[in-house]
Amino acid sequence: MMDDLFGALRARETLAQGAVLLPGAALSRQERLMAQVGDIVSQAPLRRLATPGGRRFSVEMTNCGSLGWHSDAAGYRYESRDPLSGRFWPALPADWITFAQEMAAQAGFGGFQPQACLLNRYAPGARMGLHQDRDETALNSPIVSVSLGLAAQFLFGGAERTDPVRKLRLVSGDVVVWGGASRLFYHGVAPLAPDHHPLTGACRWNLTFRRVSAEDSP
Ligand code: MD6
Ligand code: FE
Repeated sequence: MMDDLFGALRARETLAQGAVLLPGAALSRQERLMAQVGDIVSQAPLRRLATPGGRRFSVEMTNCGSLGWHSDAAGYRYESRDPLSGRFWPALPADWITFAQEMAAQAGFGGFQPQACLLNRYAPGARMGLHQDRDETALNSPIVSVSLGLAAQFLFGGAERTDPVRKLRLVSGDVVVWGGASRLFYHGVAPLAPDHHPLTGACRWNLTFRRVSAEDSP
């Protein structure tokens, strides 16, 4: 509650070169975003993917857009169809594209054309180990990340896995945009603490908008 009331009052913060936190930037549209998340999940159900090494992610994932992120024994990659159903992923809602473009522009990245949105759901205890987002060839495009529901400790490191990690509390409605010099910085999410949020109940959602292919494709 207090997070919601004061979220929009926290100041924009530069985390690293090319990485900016826009506190509360999605607050006014978070109810609509979650309703749309429900639509997407009804078409492409959440699943716990396996890493190439055979471990299961604790986070549940799905996608929308012309491409979706997938992982199994064959590796990390983007797929144009949901491997579970063989169907194309649900479309990126038009207002999601516009919103992601606005957020990217506010962070200094004009002309962002997202192709994929990865939807992550964290139940209590779910976490995301330190990683780089490097399955996209469009490394000149930023990633736009929207947090919804329960707050999480976001871990923001540097170019090397062993670089010091900064802990950042992300609350519902927060948007992080990063690209440029920090596009390949290591990051992760600490295990989610059990709590309740009026928007999402017992969980946290994170939406990440990505441009995958560098070519001039739509
Ligand atoms: C999360 N986010 O916030 C996980 N990756 O749940 C990410 O892994 C992430 O927020 C690339 C860019 C922004 C992100
Ligand atoms: Fe990531």
